[in-house]
Amino acid sequence: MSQPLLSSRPPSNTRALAAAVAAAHEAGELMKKNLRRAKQVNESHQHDIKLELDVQCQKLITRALATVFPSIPVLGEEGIDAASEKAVARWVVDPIDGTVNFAYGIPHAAVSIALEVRTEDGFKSEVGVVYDPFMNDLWTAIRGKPARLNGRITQVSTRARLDESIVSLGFAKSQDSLEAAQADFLELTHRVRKLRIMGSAALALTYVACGRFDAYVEAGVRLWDIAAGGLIVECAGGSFVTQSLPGEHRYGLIASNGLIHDQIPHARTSMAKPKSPSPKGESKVRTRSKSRPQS
Ligand code: LIP
Repeated sequence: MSQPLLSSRPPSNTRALAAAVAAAHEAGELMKKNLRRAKQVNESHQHDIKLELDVQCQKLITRALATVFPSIPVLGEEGIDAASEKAVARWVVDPIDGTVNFAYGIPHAAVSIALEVRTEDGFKSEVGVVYDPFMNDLWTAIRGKPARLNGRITQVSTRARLDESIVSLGFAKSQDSLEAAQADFLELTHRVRKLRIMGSAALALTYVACGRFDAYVEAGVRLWDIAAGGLIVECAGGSFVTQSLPGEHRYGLIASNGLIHDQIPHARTSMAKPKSPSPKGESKVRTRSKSRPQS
Protein backbone atom coordinates (compact mmCIF):
# COMPACT_ATOMS: atom_id res chain seq x y z
CA MET A 1 0.00 0.00 0.00
CA SER A 2 1.59 3.37 -1.07
CA GLN A 3 2.58 5.64 1.83
CA PRO A 4 0.44 8.83 1.53
CA LEU A 5 2.28 12.06 2.37
CA LEU A 6 0.99 12.52 5.90
CA SER A 7 -0.82 15.81 6.41
CA SER A 8 0.49 17.87 9.32
CA ARG A 9 -2.96 19.10 10.31
CA PRO A 10 -6.22 17.16 10.78
CA PRO A 11 -8.98 18.05 8.29
CA SER A 12 -12.03 20.14 9.22
CA ASN A 13 -14.61 17.89 10.85
CA THR A 14 -17.39 19.15 8.59
CA ARG A 15 -15.49 18.33 5.38
CA ALA A 16 -14.41 14.99 6.84
CA LEU A 17 -18.03 14.17 7.72
CA ALA A 18 -19.22 14.92 4.18
CA ALA A 19 -16.48 12.72 2.68
CA ALA A 20 -17.26 9.84 5.09
CA VAL A 21 -21.02 10.02 4.36
CA ALA A 22 -20.40 9.92 0.59
CA ALA A 23 -18.03 6.94 0.96
CA ALA A 24 -20.51 5.10 3.22
CA HIS A 25 -23.32 5.54 0.69
CA GLU A 26 -21.13 4.15 -2.12
CA ALA A 27 -20.26 1.02 -0.08
CA GLY A 28 -23.89 0.73 1.06
CA GLU A 29 -25.05 0.59 -2.56
CA LEU A 30 -22.68 -2.33 -3.23
CA MET A 31 -23.98 -4.14 -0.12
CA LYS A 32 -27.61 -3.64 -1.14
CA LYS A 33 -26.92 -4.98 -4.66
CA ASN A 34 -25.34 -8.12 -3.24
CA LEU A 35 -27.48 -8.97 -0.19
CA ARG A 36 -29.42 -11.79 -1.88
CA ARG A 37 -26.60 -12.84 -4.27
CA ALA A 38 -24.10 -15.68 -3.72
CA LYS A 39 -20.96 -14.22 -2.14
CA GLN A 40 -17.31 -15.21 -2.52
CA VAL A 41 -15.98 -16.38 0.86
CA ASN A 42 -12.27 -15.60 1.30
CA GLU A 43 -11.95 -17.12 4.78
CA SER A 44 -14.33 -19.18 6.91
CA HIS A 45 -13.88 -20.01 10.60
CA GLN A 46 -16.42 -21.42 13.08
CA HIS A 47 -17.38 -17.99 14.45
CA ASP A 48 -16.34 -15.74 11.60
CA ILE A 49 -16.49 -15.31 7.82
CA LYS A 50 -14.40 -13.04 5.58
CA LEU A 51 -16.00 -12.05 2.25
CA GLU A 52 -14.41 -10.69 -0.94
CA LEU A 53 -17.11 -7.99 -0.69
CA ASP A 54 -15.54 -6.82 2.61
CA VAL A 55 -12.31 -6.22 0.65
CA GLN A 56 -14.11 -4.59 -2.31
CA CYS A 57 -16.08 -2.27 -0.01
CA GLN A 58 -12.93 -1.19 1.86
CA LYS A 59 -11.19 -0.45 -1.45
CA LEU A 60 -14.22 1.61 -2.58
CA ILE A 61 -14.27 3.57 0.71
CA THR A 62 -10.49 4.15 0.67
CA ARG A 63 -10.65 5.44 -2.92
CA ALA A 64 -13.60 7.73 -2.17
CA LEU A 65 -11.94 9.21 0.93
CA ALA A 66 -8.61 9.64 -0.88
CA THR A 67 -10.22 11.78 -3.59
CA VAL A 68 -10.95 14.39 -0.90
CA PHE A 69 -8.14 13.68 1.61
CA PRO A 70 -5.28 11.93 -0.24
CA SER A 71 -2.94 12.25 2.73
CA ILE A 72 -5.04 10.61 5.45
CA PRO A 73 -4.24 6.89 5.89
CA VAL A 74 -6.84 4.20 6.54
CA LEU A 75 -6.85 1.73 9.45
CA GLY A 76 -9.41 -0.83 8.33
CA GLU A 77 -10.59 -4.38 9.08
CA GLU A 78 -9.51 -5.45 5.60
CA GLY A 79 -6.11 -3.80 5.70
CA ILE A 80 -4.16 -1.32 7.85
CA ASP A 81 -2.00 1.38 6.25
CA ALA A 82 1.20 1.32 8.35
CA ALA A 83 1.30 5.12 8.14
CA SER A 84 -1.86 5.23 10.28
CA GLU A 85 0.15 4.67 13.46
CA LYS A 86 2.24 7.84 12.89
CA ALA A 87 -0.42 10.06 11.35
CA VAL A 88 -2.01 13.16 12.95
CA ALA A 89 -5.33 11.90 11.67
CA ARG A 90 -6.54 8.56 10.33
CA TRP A 91 -9.73 6.95 9.05
CA VAL A 92 -10.92 3.93 11.01
CA VAL A 93 -13.05 1.80 8.68
CA ASP A 94 -15.19 -1.31 9.00
CA PRO A 95 -16.50 -1.70 5.44
CA ILE A 96 -19.17 -4.27 6.41
CA ASP A 97 -19.87 -4.57 10.13
CA GLY A 98 -22.03 -7.64 10.69
CA THR A 99 -20.37 -9.68 7.93
CA VAL A 100 -21.77 -13.02 9.08
CA ASN A 101 -25.31 -11.57 8.98
CA PHE A 102 -24.62 -10.19 5.49
CA ALA A 103 -23.10 -13.48 4.30
CA TYR A 104 -26.33 -15.26 5.31
CA GLY A 105 -28.55 -12.61 3.66
CA ILE A 106 -29.67 -11.17 7.02
CA PRO A 107 -30.21 -7.43 6.37
CA HIS A 108 -28.60 -6.29 9.63
CA ALA A 109 -25.14 -4.93 8.75
CA ALA A 110 -23.59 -1.48 8.31
CA VAL A 111 -20.71 0.62 7.02
CA SER A 112 -18.72 2.25 9.83
CA ILE A 113 -16.27 5.13 9.22
CA ALA A 114 -14.58 7.29 11.87
CA LEU A 115 -11.99 10.03 11.68
CA GLU A 116 -9.55 9.70 14.60
CA VAL A 117 -7.21 12.55 15.51
CA ARG A 118 -4.00 12.14 17.50
CA THR A 119 -4.03 13.71 21.00
CA GLU A 120 -1.45 13.61 23.80
CA ASP A 121 -3.17 10.44 25.14
CA GLY A 122 -3.46 8.70 21.81
CA PHE A 123 -6.08 8.77 19.06
CA LYS A 124 -9.62 10.02 19.63
CA SER A 125 -12.66 9.89 17.35
CA GLU A 126 -13.69 13.34 16.10
CA VAL A 127 -16.15 12.31 13.34
CA GLY A 128 -18.36 9.19 13.17
CA VAL A 129 -20.61 7.76 10.44
CA VAL A 130 -22.60 4.50 10.58
CA TYR A 131 -24.81 3.68 7.57
CA ASP A 132 -27.37 0.85 7.48
CA PRO A 133 -28.11 0.56 3.74
CA PHE A 134 -30.99 -1.90 4.24
CA MET A 135 -33.00 0.46 6.49
CA ASN A 136 -31.41 3.51 4.83
CA ASP A 137 -30.54 4.76 8.32
CA LEU A 138 -27.56 7.14 8.57
CA TRP A 139 -26.10 8.04 11.97
CA THR A 140 -23.56 10.87 12.14
CA ALA A 141 -21.65 12.71 14.84
CA ILE A 142 -19.00 15.40 15.21
CA ARG A 143 -17.41 15.62 18.69
CA GLY A 144 -19.02 18.31 20.84
CA LYS A 145 -22.15 18.47 18.67
CA PRO A 146 -25.42 16.51 18.93
CA ALA A 147 -25.58 13.11 17.21
CA ARG A 148 -27.98 12.80 14.27
CA LEU A 149 -30.06 10.05 12.72
CA ASN A 150 -31.03 10.82 9.12
CA GLY A 151 -30.18 14.47 9.80
CA ARG A 152 -32.36 14.85 12.91
CA ILE A 153 -30.90 15.20 16.43
CA THR A 154 -31.02 11.86 18.26
CA GLN A 155 -30.51 11.06 21.96
CA VAL A 156 -30.23 8.02 24.22
CA SER A 157 -33.25 6.74 26.16
CA THR A 158 -34.17 7.96 29.64
CA ARG A 159 -35.00 4.52 31.08
CA ALA A 160 -33.27 4.26 34.47
CA ARG A 161 -34.38 0.78 35.52
CA LEU A 162 -32.70 -2.39 34.22
CA ASP A 163 -36.00 -4.32 34.43
CA GLU A 164 -37.49 -1.88 31.89
CA SER A 165 -34.44 -1.99 29.64
CA ILE A 166 -33.48 -3.76 26.45
CA VAL A 167 -29.79 -4.70 26.61
CA SER A 168 -27.87 -5.96 23.58
CA LEU A 169 -25.06 -8.47 24.01
CA GLY A 170 -22.33 -9.25 21.52
CA PHE A 171 -20.99 -12.78 21.12
CA ALA A 172 -17.61 -12.21 19.45
CA LYS A 173 -15.28 -14.83 17.94
CA SER A 174 -12.77 -16.01 20.54
CA GLN A 175 -13.27 -18.52 23.35
CA ASP A 176 -12.66 -15.95 26.12
CA SER A 177 -15.09 -13.44 24.65
CA LEU A 178 -17.76 -16.13 24.16
CA GLU A 179 -17.37 -17.21 27.79
CA ALA A 180 -17.62 -13.58 28.95
CA ALA A 181 -20.81 -13.13 26.91
CA GLN A 182 -22.35 -16.33 28.28
CA ALA A 183 -21.73 -15.10 31.87
CA ASP A 184 -23.36 -11.74 31.07
CA PHE A 185 -26.26 -13.56 29.39
CA LEU A 186 -26.90 -15.70 32.46
CA GLU A 187 -26.63 -12.75 34.85
CA LEU A 188 -28.71 -10.29 32.82
CA THR A 189 -31.47 -12.57 31.48
CA HIS A 190 -33.48 -12.36 34.71
CA ARG A 191 -32.75 -8.69 35.40
CA VAL A 192 -33.62 -6.93 32.10
CA ARG A 193 -36.83 -6.59 30.10
CA LYS A 194 -35.26 -8.21 27.05
CA LEU A 195 -31.81 -9.21 25.77
CA ARG A 196 -31.00 -8.85 22.08
CA ILE A 197 -28.06 -10.44 20.22
CA MET A 198 -27.97 -8.87 16.73
CA GLY A 199 -24.42 -9.44 15.41
CA SER A 200 -23.26 -5.91 14.57
CA ALA A 201 -21.35 -3.79 17.11
CA ALA A 202 -21.71 -0.62 15.02
CA LEU A 203 -25.51 -0.97 14.84
CA ALA A 204 -25.78 -1.97 18.51
CA LEU A 205 -23.99 1.28 19.42
CA THR A 206 -26.20 3.42 17.16
CA TYR A 207 -29.32 1.67 18.51
CA VAL A 208 -28.18 2.79 22.01
CA ALA A 209 -27.60 6.32 20.63
CA CYS A 210 -31.19 6.61 19.37
CA GLY A 211 -32.83 4.84 22.32
CA ARG A 212 -33.81 1.57 20.60
CA PHE A 213 -31.49 -0.19 23.08
CA ASP A 214 -30.67 1.06 26.57
CA ALA A 215 -27.26 -0.61 26.71
CA TYR A 216 -24.84 -2.80 24.75
CA VAL A 217 -22.09 -5.00 26.19
CA GLU A 218 -19.40 -6.97 24.33
CA ALA A 219 -15.89 -8.28 24.95
CA GLY A 220 -13.52 -8.84 22.02
CA VAL A 221 -14.55 -6.22 19.44
CA ARG A 222 -12.02 -4.32 17.35
CA LEU A 223 -11.39 -0.57 17.02
CA TRP A 224 -12.97 -0.52 13.54
CA ASP A 225 -16.21 -2.02 14.95
CA ILE A 226 -16.61 0.77 17.55
CA ALA A 227 -14.65 3.96 16.65
CA ALA A 228 -17.62 5.64 14.92
CA GLY A 229 -20.49 4.16 16.97
CA GLY A 230 -18.80 5.01 20.28
CA LEU A 231 -18.58 8.70 19.39
CA ILE A 232 -22.21 8.65 18.21
CA VAL A 233 -23.28 7.25 21.62
CA GLU A 234 -21.32 9.99 23.41
CA CYS A 235 -22.76 12.77 21.24
CA ALA A 236 -26.24 11.37 21.93
CA GLY A 237 -25.61 11.88 25.66
CA GLY A 238 -24.74 8.29 26.45
CA SER A 239 -21.87 6.58 28.24
CA PHE A 240 -19.23 4.67 26.28
CA VAL A 241 -16.62 2.89 28.37
CA THR A 242 -13.95 0.65 26.87
CA GLN A 243 -11.22 -1.55 28.27
CA SER A 244 -8.17 -2.61 26.24
CA LEU A 245 -7.90 -6.39 25.79
CA PRO A 246 -4.97 -8.50 24.54
CA GLY A 247 -4.82 -8.51 20.72
CA GLU A 248 -4.55 -5.91 17.97
CA HIS A 249 -6.91 -2.94 18.59
CA ARG A 250 -9.10 -5.25 20.76
CA TYR A 251 -11.51 -4.04 23.44
CA GLY A 252 -14.27 -4.85 25.85
CA LEU A 253 -17.02 -2.26 26.06
CA ILE A 254 -20.15 -1.11 27.85
CA ALA A 255 -22.26 1.49 26.07
CA SER A 256 -25.45 2.76 27.66
CA ASN A 257 -27.81 5.67 28.20
CA GLY A 258 -25.62 6.41 31.25
CA LEU A 259 -28.55 5.91 33.64
CA ILE A 260 -28.32 2.10 33.84
CA HIS A 261 -24.53 1.85 33.42
CA ASP A 262 -23.80 0.99 37.06
CA GLN A 263 -26.44 -1.77 37.08
CA ILE A 264 -24.58 -3.71 34.37
CA PRO A 265 -22.05 -6.50 35.21
CA HIS A 266 -18.40 -5.31 35.17
CA ALA A 267 -19.63 -1.71 35.33
CA ARG A 268 -18.61 -1.50 38.97
CA THR A 269 -15.31 -3.29 38.37
CA SER A 270 -13.25 -3.38 35.17
CA MET A 271 -15.37 -0.86 33.27
CA ALA A 272 -16.52 1.67 35.83
CA LYS A 273 -17.60 5.07 34.52
CA PRO A 274 -14.84 7.63 35.14
CA LYS A 275 -15.32 9.42 38.52
CA SER A 276 -14.77 12.95 37.24
CA PRO A 277 -16.74 13.60 34.07
CA SER A 278 -14.43 15.03 31.38
CA PRO A 279 -14.93 18.62 30.24
CA LYS A 280 -17.85 18.89 27.76
CA GLY A 281 -17.05 17.12 24.44
CA GLU A 282 -13.51 16.20 25.50
CA SER A 283 -12.86 12.59 26.59
CA LYS A 284 -9.78 10.71 27.61
CA VAL A 285 -9.14 8.15 24.87
CA ARG A 286 -10.53 4.69 25.70
CA THR A 287 -12.45 5.76 28.80
CA ARG A 288 -15.31 7.91 27.82
CA SER A 289 -17.84 9.74 29.85
CA LYS A 290 -21.32 11.12 29.64
CA SER A 291 -21.26 14.51 27.94
CA ARG A 292 -24.64 15.72 26.68
CA PRO A 293 -23.74 18.26 24.01
CA GLN A 294 -25.81 21.46 23.80
CA SER A 295 -28.75 20.55 21.51
C1 LIP B 1 -18.59 -8.21 14.17
C2 LIP B 1 -19.04 -7.32 15.31
C3 LIP B 1 -19.89 -8.12 16.29
C4 LIP B 1 -19.09 -9.25 16.85
C5 LIP B 1 -18.61 -10.14 15.71
C6 LIP B 1 -17.79 -9.34 14.71
P1 LIP B 1 -17.52 -7.86 11.79
O1 LIP B 1 -17.77 -7.44 13.33
O2 LIP B 1 -19.82 -6.29 14.79
O3 LIP B 1 -20.31 -7.30 17.36
O4 LIP B 1 -19.89 -10.01 17.73
O5 LIP B 1 -17.81 -11.16 16.24
O6 LIP B 1 -16.64 -8.87 15.32
O7 LIP B 1 -16.49 -8.96 11.80
O8 LIP B 1 -18.79 -8.30 11.16
O9 LIP B 1 -16.98 -6.61 11.17
